[in-house]
Amino acid sequence: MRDWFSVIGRGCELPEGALRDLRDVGFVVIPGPVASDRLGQLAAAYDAAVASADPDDMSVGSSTTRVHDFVNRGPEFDALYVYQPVLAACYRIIGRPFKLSSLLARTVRPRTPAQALHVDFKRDTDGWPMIGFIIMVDEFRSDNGATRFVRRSHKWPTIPDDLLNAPAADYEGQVQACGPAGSVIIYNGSIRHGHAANSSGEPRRSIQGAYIRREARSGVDLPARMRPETLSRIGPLARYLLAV
Ligand SMILES: O=C(O)CCC(=O)C(=O)O
Repeated sequence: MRDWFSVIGRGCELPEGALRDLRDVGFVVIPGPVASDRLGQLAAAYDAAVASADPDDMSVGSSTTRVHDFVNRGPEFDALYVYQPVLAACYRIIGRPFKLSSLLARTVRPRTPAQALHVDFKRDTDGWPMIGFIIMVDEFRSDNGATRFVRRSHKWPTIPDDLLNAPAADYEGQVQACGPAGSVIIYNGSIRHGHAANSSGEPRRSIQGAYIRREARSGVDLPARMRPETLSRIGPLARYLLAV
């Protein structure tokens, strides 16, 4: 098999400043893979995929609605998980062969409170094993639930009691990742984060995924879910990232 990890490394396209922020602050917002004149099409495909999803593939929480398996929901989503700057971030931060662990839609519903600050993946002694990404289908603003991050918390040796006791409250050092529709947040899975309150009357839509070390256990068994039409359409890099 082709050494895709090296190929990804050679194609590095993450500006040095973005990599520094990702390492030091724990997240960065960059322009995404969808051209601005195609964002309307992406949003329409998102709505259609969410509306037609099997209830078994949906998780309705107190503030968000998630729809799983966006790898298999249409060609409009194929470019989202082979985006070179995000792969470059994984190459540099995970530092060893990696794979896609999940790809899902998450809508923060209108007039919902902030999500508890949490990590997606606990930091371990061997480094930071997960890179997450969030593609903004809508503009992320301070009033519509843009993701909040506690800067540098991916480096904390222990979690302060005040955060543990009130994870939904605002926390010192928290900043929101705002940006125009189409932007991508890349973040370290060990940083404390969560969506902020959506005080607007509109949903805040996003497509989110994560990469983990290749040998780690995925959040979702992606190879087991692959549909023949998806497999016939995607290229070799996508197949490598899906481990199929
Ligand atoms: O949707 C967001 O803004 C945050 C999502 C989140 O916290 C997560 O994926 O773990």
